[in-house]
Amino acid sequence: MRSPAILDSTLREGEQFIKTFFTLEQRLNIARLLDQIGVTFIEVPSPIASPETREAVQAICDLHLKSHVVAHVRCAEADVQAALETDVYGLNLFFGTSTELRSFSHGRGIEQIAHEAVPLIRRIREAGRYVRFSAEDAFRSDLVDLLTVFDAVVDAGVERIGLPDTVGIATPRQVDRLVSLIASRYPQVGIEFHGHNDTGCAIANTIAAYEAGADCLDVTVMGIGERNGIASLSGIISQLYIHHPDQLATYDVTRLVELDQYVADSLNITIPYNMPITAPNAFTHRAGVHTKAVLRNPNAYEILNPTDFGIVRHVDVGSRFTGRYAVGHRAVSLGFQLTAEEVSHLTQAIKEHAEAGSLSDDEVNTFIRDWYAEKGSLVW
Ligand code: HCA
Ligand code: CU
Repeated sequence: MRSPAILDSTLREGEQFIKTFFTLEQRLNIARLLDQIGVTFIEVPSPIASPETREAVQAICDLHLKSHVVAHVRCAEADVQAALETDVYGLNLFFGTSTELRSFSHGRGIEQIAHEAVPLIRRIREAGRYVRFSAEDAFRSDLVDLLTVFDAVVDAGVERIGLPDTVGIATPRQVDRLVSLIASRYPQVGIEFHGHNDTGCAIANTIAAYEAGADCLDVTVMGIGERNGIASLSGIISQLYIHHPDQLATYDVTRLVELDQYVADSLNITIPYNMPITAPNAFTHRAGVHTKAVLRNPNAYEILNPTDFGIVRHVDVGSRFTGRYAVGHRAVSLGFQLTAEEVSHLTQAIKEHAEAGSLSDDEVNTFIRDWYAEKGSLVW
């Protein structure tokens, strides 16, 4: 299995998220953090978009990061020229190949797409830059159309071809089939996959693509992007950590929380509650059955070790579902030595109290201290 390059598109796809507006300083800080974490590619917008964008792209290049900076560029002469005038490592070209995009977006036929892309690819290669060509909306494109365009662009010298699921329609099995087919037909180039999350399959589809032969996986921080976005960086890292840990050897995953928090703050949002690894409660355990097992051995209910990500596990005690083991553990951590019978009574008291609403950690601690102080006067 090829080592996957992770392409982070927070500064391009992520800027298409409705809540995003990064300042230059934020763009630079995000690029630095992505580089420190170790992503292979940082995708940036097309420099032709505006003078400010052009300056931002160049400023990111001037950071001289280890991550390669690639510009997302339409297959148009002026767009390619503007990108080549910056110091980007490479150009990620794209062209819509589905009937929908050909009819309602750019209006070109398949032969025309190939005809326009080929000289631009040659030009980029002659300029000594990396070039990738993506068939936008690949999963609603006719297979013969896809192969027609890919035959031409591979022949022209692209180093990767991209298969974006632009509208998030694909299932993991469809991704597996298409990526396998393309990988066996074009062994001389890499394959990039970009999965939108319209039906919640972005992470699953991206991992399916990797396992089928894709060697470049597109992500953004927290999955932000058009509509409800694409696969999240932390989601893909969590899957690789479990199933392909050797592929993460060069990554510093202890900075994921800092990055997600930084982007969330820049967007004035909180990290979504269901984000792999970085959600505020991704390592919080609640029900008595769970907490007992986790306190004995975290492996019981955790497949990710929070310590590896610089995160501290949390065992919740203040709910109606709490259990003796967790309560006893908390009492000990507060310095109280209780008998088994006392722990049972304390647990019962917390459960009853929590029926009026869950207790925070501080409230639980106060409750235990008060209970202990009054213990002498209690009759069981
Ligand atoms: C877009 C579309 C895109 C491109 C992906 C790619 C998509 O916003 O321009 O170039 O591989 O989802 O198809 O993000
Ligand atoms: Cu996209």
